[in-house]
Amino acid sequence: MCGLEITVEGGRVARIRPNPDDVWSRGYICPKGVSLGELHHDPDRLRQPLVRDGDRFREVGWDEALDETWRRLRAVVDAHGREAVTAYIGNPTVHNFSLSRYVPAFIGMAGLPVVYSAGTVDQWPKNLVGALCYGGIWTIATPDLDRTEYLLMLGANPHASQGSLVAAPDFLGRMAAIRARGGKVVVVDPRRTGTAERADEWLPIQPGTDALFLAAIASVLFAEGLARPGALADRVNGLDEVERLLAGFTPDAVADACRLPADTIRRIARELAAAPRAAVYGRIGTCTQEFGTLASWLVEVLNVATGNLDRPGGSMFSNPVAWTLMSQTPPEYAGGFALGRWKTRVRGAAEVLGQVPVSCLAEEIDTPGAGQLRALITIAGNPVLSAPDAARLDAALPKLECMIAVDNWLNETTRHAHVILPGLSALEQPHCDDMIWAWAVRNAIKHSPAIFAAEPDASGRRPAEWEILLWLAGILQGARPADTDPRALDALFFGGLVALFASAPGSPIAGRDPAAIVAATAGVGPERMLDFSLRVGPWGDRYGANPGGLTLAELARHPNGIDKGPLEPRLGEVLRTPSGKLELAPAPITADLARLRARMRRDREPLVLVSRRHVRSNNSWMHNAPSLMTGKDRCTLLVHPADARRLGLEDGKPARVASRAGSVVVPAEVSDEMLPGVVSLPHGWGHDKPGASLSVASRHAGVCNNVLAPGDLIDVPSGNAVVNGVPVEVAPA
Ligand SMILES: Nc1nc2c(c(=O)[nH]1)N[C@H]1C(S)=C(S)[C@@H](COP(=O)(O)OP(=O)(O)OC[C@H]3O[C@@H](n4cnc5c(=O)[nH]c(N)nc54)[C@H](O)[C@@H]3O)O[C@H]1N2
Ligand SMILES: Nc1nc2c(c(=O)[nH]1)N[C@H]1C(S)=C(S)[C@@H](COP(=O)(O)OP(=O)(O)OC[C@H]3O[C@@H](n4cnc5c(=O)[nH]c(N)nc54)[C@H](O)[C@@H]3O)O[C@H]1N2
Ligand SMILES: [Mo]
Repeated sequence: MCGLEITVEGGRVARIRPNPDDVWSRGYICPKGVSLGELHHDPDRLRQPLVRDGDRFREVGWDEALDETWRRLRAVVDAHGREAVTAYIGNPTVHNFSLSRYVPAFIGMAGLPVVYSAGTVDQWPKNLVGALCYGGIWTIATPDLDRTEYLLMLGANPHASQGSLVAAPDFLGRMAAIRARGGKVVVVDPRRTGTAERADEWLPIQPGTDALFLAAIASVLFAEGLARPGALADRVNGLDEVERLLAGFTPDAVADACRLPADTIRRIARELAAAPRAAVYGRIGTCTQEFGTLASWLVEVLNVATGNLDRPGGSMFSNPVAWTLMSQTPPEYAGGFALGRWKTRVRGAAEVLGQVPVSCLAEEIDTPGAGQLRALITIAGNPVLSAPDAARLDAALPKLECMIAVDNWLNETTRHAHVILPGLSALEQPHCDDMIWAWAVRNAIKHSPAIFAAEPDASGRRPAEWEILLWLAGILQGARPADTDPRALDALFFGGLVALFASAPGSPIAGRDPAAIVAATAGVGPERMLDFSLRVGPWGDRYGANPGGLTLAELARHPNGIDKGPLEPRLGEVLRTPSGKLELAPAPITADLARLRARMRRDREPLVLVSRRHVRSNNSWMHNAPSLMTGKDRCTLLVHPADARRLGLEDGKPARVASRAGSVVVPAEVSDEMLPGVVSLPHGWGHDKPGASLSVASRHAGVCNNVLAPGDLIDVPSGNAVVNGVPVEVAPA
């Protein structure tokens, strides 16, 4: 999303600099953006499809790759039905121009009963809270960083990540600005991160106990008469019930479990209530833990109880300039959100918003019997490193009769595929972010053209990912790739979408002739989707109804982007609950409070593991970019000096970390940045697998922390994985 200035010399990227004129990022950039050139030129990046030949892969043309895909997928579907096929959707889907707009099309057209995604090792609790409280799976509020006077941030480290469900260039600069205008930043994290170091206050919390901490803050607000929802009072159902349910979670009751003094919790509650504008923001550390849903819900409770939801300087809803398909709630939920509509075959995990924990994937593959999974399509995902119980999945994938990977590298996961279908590099296609603008601190947008032309195969083909996905959907529906024109399928899909819009009362093109709208929309594939979504978006030209409004052609005239200003209150627009109110006490969430109450009385595990990220890295897949891999080893076990002494660990010496799921050996890094009793490993490492082709990453292999994450550890209401707060034992190796 940050504006780049890319200099090309002799057909190669010579330099990537931040664009000082970009209206959104204003000359800010992080190392991920600088690496786009290296990723593009990476000799290991796949430019041609690969087909398995025994233990090796062979580069083939697109016709052969698609025929092989047809042969293998059809064999499974014909013998076992589409129930034996699934897909795994990975994280780059939300950042890739083509995938972000066509994965929803693929899911809609492929007819697969179950699809897995990285979402259940990430933000599923946020989705559940969005659905039940606001009526939209992707209705997630953004802290209004630029106007807040008090930021209470839990389980997020923008010093490494640059944000997540809040998009803000130069996050740390914005934090410094809060402090410069007399505001306060409080960071809650078991590790004294670079973010915590730049905050006014760091609260080292015991992993997995954020819900107790937040509930105690709420109980103080209610008990001391500090809950002042103000204008929100009329729009919220259940505030009294929340007050009643949280009464027992006093600071004194939770202090031991959280390892935070009761007085500190009381003080934070009073500060939060006294701040003229405050925002509570919780991210991955509060989601991928034992009480992910309750913690995410309590973030909303505090923003509502202090009157900070939907007001400047509080927690607000961005208004994306382009409408996005991916963030729409599927029509099957028109009648409300029924949960647990079906259960998984092997462990009986309940479906939540159409998904089950990604850790179920391995057992659904390796457990024989009716309904066993026999084919998997991965789309921009590396679950062998990113999913819990990673070793079991790594062992299960070779049992598949068919595995197809839509991926640009031969890595830990795709080495198990029968066919790998590579997409274009980021510089070979236009770009306009899709989903993440929904959590941006300003209503902005930008489009960038492709820089390089992709090299075709011998028959002149080099499809983009949206075409690959449509071929795959066609194959699953019984259409031979040779007889399938992705553009015709696209026309079908796009025409259907426009017709749906035109027939929806209140839509920006309600009652208009769909054929005329289709004809007036420029381009094909994602470009056409983008033109459409801009034009039906809040600033769009609405196909003539709003003359001078935005179109793709107009956006393209602004290479530095378009900024429609700061966030504005819009709760009324986003609420989609049956009651039309914000439901603050949904039963599927409050029912989990019994489990939280029991947590207060539980003995503390002597040692637990949490995850971390690094600024020069991106999950598992940027470790093949040489400039990101210089400097000292980053895949280390951070351990507090007191723990190191007690366990006999030495800085730089190998430690064996073991959980009930598995064990790894990794160098210890002794540092007082950890809360004693908590150790930290980065995620996305373990590049030592035979058969992968990552020449740089394999020289900095590291270990996979998900070998240690038991697959059955989940946040109960959402089914999200617990990868933070995993009990471990550590000893010198
Ligand atoms: N222990 C632990 N586990 C975690 C986390 C954690 O904090 N701790 N974090 C979780 C989170 S938040 C996430 S989002 C997941 C990520 O989980 P995944 O999405 O499974 O993993 P990534 O590492 O993002 O893998 C991206 C894959 O996409 C491929 N790829 C990259 N660019 C492109 C492209 O343009 N097109 C295509 N087709 N493929 C591309 C890469 O080669 C790689 O295979 O991991 C989760 N797992
Ligand atoms: N450079 C870089 N940027 C990235 C990524 C990357 O890998 N590298 N990944 C991207 C992705 S997919 C995502 S989802 C975002 C994530 O962005 P963030 O949510 O900012 O994630 P992290 O940087 O992992 O920070 C999570 C913090 O939670 C803390 N934590 C662990 N357990 C607990 C707990 O129980 N309670 C509390 N309060 N804290 C806890 C950890 O110590 C860590 O400091 O980053 C994105 N941006
Ligand atoms: Mo993520």
